[in-house]
Amino acid sequence: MHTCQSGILLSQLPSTGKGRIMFGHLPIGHLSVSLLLVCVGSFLAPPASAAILFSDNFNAGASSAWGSERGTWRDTGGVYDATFPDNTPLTYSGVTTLSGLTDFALDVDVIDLNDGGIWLRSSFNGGAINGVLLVTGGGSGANNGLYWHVVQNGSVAPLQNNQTQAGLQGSDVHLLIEVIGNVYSVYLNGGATPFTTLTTSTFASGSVGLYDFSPVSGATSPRGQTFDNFQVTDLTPVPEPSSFALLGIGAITLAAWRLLRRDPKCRD
Ligand SMILES: [Ca+2]
Ligand SMILES: [Ca+2]
Repeated sequence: MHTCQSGILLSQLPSTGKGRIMFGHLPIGHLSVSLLLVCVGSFLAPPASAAILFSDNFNAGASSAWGSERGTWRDTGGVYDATFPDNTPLTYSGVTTLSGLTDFALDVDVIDLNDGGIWLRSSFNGGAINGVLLVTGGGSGANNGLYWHVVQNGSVAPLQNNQTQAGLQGSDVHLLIEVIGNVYSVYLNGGATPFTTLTTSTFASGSVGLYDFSPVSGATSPRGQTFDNFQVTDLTPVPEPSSFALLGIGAITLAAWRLLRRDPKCRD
């Protein structure tokens, strides 16, 4: 008769009072935890879901999801802007069907860049806006750059990280904005590296929207900057398919079986 125990025993260590898993006569706590971390790490690492959450090209009018909370926004000519642009108080049109966004990408075209921007992790909050504001141009149409404001309850903190490029005013640009964790990054015209970034933990989640403080007169021209081809993509990390989880469990089982085989008491 041998003394090999085929089950798992949880014994208490008097010195520490902490539980310790025994497999046969071998403590496998450290090994199994290491294996578990390796396996869990292998199938919990992102990829992101990359699902498109919202998209609007304004060609058939603006989506009814736009809130037009302040500024009386319009969708004339297949592009979108505010009929009453302003910065005191700030104009805002948010995507009302999106809330609680955490990690995401936002694509948008800015036509005739002048003075406006993009709201990120934002909420209109009854007019006391919260959110990160990426300003496109700015300086009442004099700044050739992109920069950031943190806005809390309608109070605008000083601008940060103004990055300039000659000729930006009046040009048509594509912006890819990525919001991941505490880092906000904007890529200009397909650039491989961020044009400017902001790091802040002020807002963990929110919606997205548009801001306009560029000139307007008449229905069509001049309108200052307008917006087009607005799209939001989910970047929330998701677990890989369950097959990877099963692979991890299989690896743990195999390691445990090998430990048992090494224990001489477990051999007949
Ligand atoms: Ca369009
Ligand atoms: Ca405008």
